[in-house]
Amino acid sequence: MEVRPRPELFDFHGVGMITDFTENWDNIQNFKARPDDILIATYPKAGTTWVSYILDLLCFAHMGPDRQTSIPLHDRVPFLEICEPPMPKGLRSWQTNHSYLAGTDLADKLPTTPRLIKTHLPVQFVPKSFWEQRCRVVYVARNAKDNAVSYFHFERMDSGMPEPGKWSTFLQNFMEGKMVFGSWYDHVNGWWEKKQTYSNFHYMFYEDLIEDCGREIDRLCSFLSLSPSPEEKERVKASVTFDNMKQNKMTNYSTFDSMNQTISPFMRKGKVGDWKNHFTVAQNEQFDEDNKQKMKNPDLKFRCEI
Ligand code: PPS
Repeated sequence: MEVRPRPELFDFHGVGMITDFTENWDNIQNFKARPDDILIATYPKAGTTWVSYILDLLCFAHMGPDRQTSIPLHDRVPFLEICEPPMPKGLRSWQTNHSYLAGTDLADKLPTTPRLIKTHLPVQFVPKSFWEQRCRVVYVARNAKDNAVSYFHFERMDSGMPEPGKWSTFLQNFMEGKMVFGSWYDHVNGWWEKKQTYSNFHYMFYEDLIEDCGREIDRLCSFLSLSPSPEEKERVKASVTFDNMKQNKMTNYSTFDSMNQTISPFMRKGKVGDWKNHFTVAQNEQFDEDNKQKMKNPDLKFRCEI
């Protein structure tokens, strides 16, 4: 059996991409958002799954336990731009009779209201219907150092992503923005700018979630005008701990074929500051210097430790 080859990164309108995220481009751009859709936007590895699960529970826990125990989170919260074959382990679509599975189709078929939709697109690529329909947007950002470390381990374990190479090579590429979905700096800044002109927007931070998940759930509820009872809120908080999500087959991506969790688990560490176990002193100095040049907006601040 032939193993699926790793995809190559290429430049797509100035942003690093792989074909899994560009193959369905016209349908992505023409996607028809609905006014009550909630778009969960992030740079990869910033806490997408965590916030998706929180929102799914806040919106749909009342539908009963079946939904929570039988439908993987990635089917409940479709990934808008993905277009890949549902394939047996290691096979490409051209080796099977399966048709492509597109996030836009999954979203179109979602039976729920509101629809929760995940995207990693930089803000300039978001289908215009989301803005026209005034959809609610939740953006999650994570400090660049931990984000880079998490992305490195993810590329090691997910054969659907480009080969990350050695940590030092990966880190250099990260600083230069040669990554799938482009530069972290452009992503977090681009979405931050959008927040200044688009009011239906909640910009949140991974580090805040780690510091006080209950407070962040309250903020999300207030943004979405949800009023769960204190008991419901406690139940959500307990379900979304790192340990519970790591054990939960519906949230730990164990149902995803392209990921080899023996190389690195999807739910890996879930910490602020793991970068200290990866960056050398020299890498850290170079990274800080580069960061200073690229992060000029004093209002957008990240915490690399808490
Ligand atoms: S993806 O592939 O882009 O959708 O990944 P994403 O979900 O954005 O990010 C994965 C990282 O988020 C961590 N994570 C959590 N941390 C703490 N608590 C909870 N509940 C939680 N859920 C997910 C996950 O462990 C990845 O971070 P690292 O640093 O690699 O552990």
